[in-house]
Amino acid sequence: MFDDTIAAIATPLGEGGLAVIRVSGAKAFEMADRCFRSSSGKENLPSEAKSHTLHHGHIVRGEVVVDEVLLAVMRAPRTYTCENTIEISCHGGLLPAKAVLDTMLAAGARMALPGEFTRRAFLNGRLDLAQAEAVADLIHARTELSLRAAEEQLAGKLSQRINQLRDDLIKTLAHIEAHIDFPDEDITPDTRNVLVERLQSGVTFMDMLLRTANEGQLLRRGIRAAIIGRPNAGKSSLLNQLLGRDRAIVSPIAGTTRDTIEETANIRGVPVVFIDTAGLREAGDEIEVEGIRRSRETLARAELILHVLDASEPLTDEDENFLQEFGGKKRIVVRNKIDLVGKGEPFTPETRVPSVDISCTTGLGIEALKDAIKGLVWAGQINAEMLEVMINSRHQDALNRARAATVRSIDAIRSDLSLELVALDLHIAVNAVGEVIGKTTTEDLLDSIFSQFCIGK
Ligand SMILES: Nc1nc2c(ncn2[C@@H]2O[C@H](COP(=O)(O)OP(=O)(O)OP(=O)(O)O)[C@@H](O)[C@H]2O)c(=O)[nH]1
Ligand SMILES: [Mg+2]
Repeated sequence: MFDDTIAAIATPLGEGGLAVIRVSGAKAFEMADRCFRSSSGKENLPSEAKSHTLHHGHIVRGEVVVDEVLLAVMRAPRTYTCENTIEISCHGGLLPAKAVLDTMLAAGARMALPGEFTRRAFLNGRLDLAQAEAVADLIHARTELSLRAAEEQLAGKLSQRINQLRDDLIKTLAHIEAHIDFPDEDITPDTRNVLVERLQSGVTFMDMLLRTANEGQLLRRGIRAAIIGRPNAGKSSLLNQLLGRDRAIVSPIAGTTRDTIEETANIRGVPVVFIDTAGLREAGDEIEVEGIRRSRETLARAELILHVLDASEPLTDEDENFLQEFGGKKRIVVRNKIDLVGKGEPFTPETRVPSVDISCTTGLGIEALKDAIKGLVWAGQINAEMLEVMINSRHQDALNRARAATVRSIDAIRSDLSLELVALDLHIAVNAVGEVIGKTTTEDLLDSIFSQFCIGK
């Protein structure tokens, strides 16, 4: 248990029915004894209470009553942090919660840093690093699928596989080191083959994990999709359709949208951030110039482009230019206002990129557009098995390094290089794989991971 005891408000800041203040560390019970008056009498001290019990009473500061609360006593090690933990449910609202927190700080607790409770859970061995990261994924999950992937990772599905991989590498490494220690025992060609085979299957396994990286990224941070096109094509109407509510102003006046508008929608399980932009054209005034500059900036950062055309009008040179300009990105041509195109009227299909016909007025084609978006960003089926492992970019980086080192060690064995060299590369591989679950870490790495958490988690 850490010597200093930390405290923080664990619920979102703002008005609500309840707020929870969490206190964790060696002195948590001692502090609670000083600040809590049980409604069942003075002699009822939290430090003497049974583990996992709930007590009604008041938080007091000297003789002053701060708030009426329910106080939970949880003894180490069966707690989130593996330390003695107190959770105080007080009245919701910033002021009561802050007053209770201040009372605990005055009693000697230290304000917790972002993610510090989870960091302690990791350092005390309750969670490994991949599981700790899953806690943040869970909190930030924006769709059902992201949530399920985070839950699988928190349950240790990824960690099990990483541990298995690491154990296999360590076994092979031990075998090789035994030969280094007894150089008289020659390593036979048969042994060599066995070693290569084992390492090869390790590489195959890493490749399998690495293939989940794109989907993992998608589910975690979603994809940015810019809605672009000429003024009045119906970009803002499309944003509203995709969100299912009237978010952006729609009007027949060309140049309605000046600023970029960002909103997240759940498209078939994938979180997509749609960005409505100012129509691209020769700008009329200073504000529009800035709007169009922002549109271009958005475009540069977007991973998917929805290029909206007005199907009731012929393609202009400008449309053609845009079609050429963004050739490098994933995109969908969205032919809007299909309701205005008369039956049998000739209509030039756009064959260079996938295209979908829609009408924002009638809602026609919107579901087909959602399918097209999902199909472009997520190849294949999303099945339960896939959700079990979805590595993030940190895991991807570590596994790439592990893979490269393992491949080098295979080459070294095959070309009969010294076993010391082989062992050196395998050490690098074992360490890199260990980084995923936090067997090998640095303070800097932990700082960068846990600083992305909220305070109180
Ligand atoms: N008939 C018909 N009209 C549409 C459709 N979609 C949009 N409109 C109309 O087209 C006009 C322009 O729509 P907006 O969504 O504001 O177009 P925009 O591309 O955002 O325009 P700017 O922000 O000015 O660049 C509005 O009058 C809409 O009602 C459609 O599918 N059919
Ligand atoms: Mg608009």
